Amino acid sequence: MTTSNSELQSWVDDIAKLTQADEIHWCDGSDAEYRRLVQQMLADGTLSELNQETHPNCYLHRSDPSDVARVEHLTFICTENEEDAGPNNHWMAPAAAHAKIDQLFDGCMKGRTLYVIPYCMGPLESPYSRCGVEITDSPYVVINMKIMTRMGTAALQRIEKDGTFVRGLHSIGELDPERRFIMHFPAELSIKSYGSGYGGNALLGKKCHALRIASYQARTEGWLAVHMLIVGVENPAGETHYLACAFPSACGKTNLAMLIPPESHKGWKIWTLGDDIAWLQVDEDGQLRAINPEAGYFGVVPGTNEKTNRNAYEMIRHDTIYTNVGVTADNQPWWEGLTEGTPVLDWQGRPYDPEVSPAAHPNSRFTVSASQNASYSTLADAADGVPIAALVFGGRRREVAPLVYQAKSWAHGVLVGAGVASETTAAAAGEVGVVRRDPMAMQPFCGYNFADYWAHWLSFEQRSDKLPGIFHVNWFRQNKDGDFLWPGFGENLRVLRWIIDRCEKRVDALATPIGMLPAIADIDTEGLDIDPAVMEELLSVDHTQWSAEMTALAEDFSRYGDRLPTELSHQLQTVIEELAAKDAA
Ligand code: GTP
Ligand code: SPV
Ligand code: MN
Repeated sequence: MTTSNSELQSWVDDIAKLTQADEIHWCDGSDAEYRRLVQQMLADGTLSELNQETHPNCYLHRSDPSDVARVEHLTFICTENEEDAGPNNHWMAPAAAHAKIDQLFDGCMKGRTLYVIPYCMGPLESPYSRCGVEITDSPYVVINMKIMTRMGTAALQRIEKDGTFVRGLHSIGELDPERRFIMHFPAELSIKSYGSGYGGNALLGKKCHALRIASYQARTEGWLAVHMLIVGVENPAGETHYLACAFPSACGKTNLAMLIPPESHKGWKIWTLGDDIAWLQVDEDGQLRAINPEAGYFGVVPGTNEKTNRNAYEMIRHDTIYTNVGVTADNQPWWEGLTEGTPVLDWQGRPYDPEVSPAAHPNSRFTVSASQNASYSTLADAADGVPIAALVFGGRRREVAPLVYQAKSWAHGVLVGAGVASETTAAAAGEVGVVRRDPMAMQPFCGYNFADYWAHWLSFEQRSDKLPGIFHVNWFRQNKDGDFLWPGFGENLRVLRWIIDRCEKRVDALATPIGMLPAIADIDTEGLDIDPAVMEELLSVDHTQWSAEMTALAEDFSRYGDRLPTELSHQLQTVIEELAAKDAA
């Protein structure tokens, strides 16, 4: 196959020459192609078959044990000026970065097939969508991209029509952590990734394109790329509100996006539009709209069960790729949090020994088409996306952050987002459970200087007077024994209801220095076994802790120097002063 886009054709030719690939395969995105690649990977051991009676068309991939998560210390933003990448990113000059990584690509596909994957992020007909082409030597990447994006012939046709596309070059290389880099060239709209076959490092449409490169592109084009799920909440009267929520990696986006309303909430329905990434645009009426650029879910497996997330539990029983889970004696996938079955092999294929390792890696993942989710909204395919009623930020915080609060204004909401901090998780290599700043849940994913990203967010106030309310939630408050105070999961609907009531001006709130909090009586706890004292704790604002939190934020902001928008320092100063005034009173 070839293409009428001569730029694409000559790029593929150049890469084939550089990498010395044996063969070139242009992906058409068909089911037959998917099946053929699965057969090939079953034959060479890249995949193994799971129990086809209990889990039809489900396969297991065991990644290299050194290659199980994103690697932020090896991820670079390559801009001419270091300042443009900002203190939030690792930086390398473009020429040096190209030289360093091209040397690794030199001859790396000898004996391998080079796959060309044209893909479209977002509905094929949407003006908000953007296309890319990933070149890879990994058939595992091809089948994942088939599920995660609109991939193949139709995407290639759109590229030929648009004329533009993001270039992503990927090779698994030797899977050597010493020869591993994920490099981004925002000004060139290109990505080069070498030495990892895992998730966000290798499926370049996802974090590399749809967040890092797209955030940069969005700034020049006047839109926003955000690490947000998109969910529709339908009340018993049949009205649906759409919310977009940003939580850091492994902090509950997939779960919230497909929440099952609890027993007490008859008549409520949840519709899933997206579980990880949203692209936000202001339409001609000033309404903020969102599309999900993805077509599938690359979700955290551990913890998924009938009680926590029945939709996910059911959708991953067929046509699913599992990465790094354990297996039972009869070859069913097994992970921590599953209430039935017993593992015999762990994620590395070794006899299961809880003293040595959990059965499933904590960052083990499922790859599944979004359409398999029972709560899938067909509006995920709508060219103009959905109107957004509220934006919600959140983090995993043992203490400090209350269950929910609302920002006082758009500009204050940008501060609330910029102030997100969260305990680290297994989604990235490194220590787990330490609080780190993760502004807008984008710390690992913003393709340029955060100060400029916040300025871009603030600029939306000039574009529309109909912007949605901004909120902050925390499902993860704990008591002294380390138990979660809030039941979470399906019960989170109770908090979403308060958020929607606020947007509809149906409920008052209490003004505090950090924002507007619900009165305890305004969070419906009917049918929930929760002590009023616990609710009080969940909705409390400890001024000493908050003063310390704001000091930490001010310190973080100081890293951005003059580039920090004055409006943001002003918002922070106001919170600090109000906290001090309350303490003095
Ligand atoms: P990424 O795919 O890495 O971006 O993660 P995510 O934000 O989609 O996180 P996900 O929904 O997969 O949840 C990650 C972990 O948090 C899982 O182990 C869940 O069981 C747990 N979790 C999700 N929601 C809640 C909640 O409301 N309360 C508690 N306590 N845990 C939750
Ligand atoms: C995340 O880490 O936020 C993920 C998984 O969604 S990955 O695709 O690896 O980035
Ligand atoms: Mn994510």
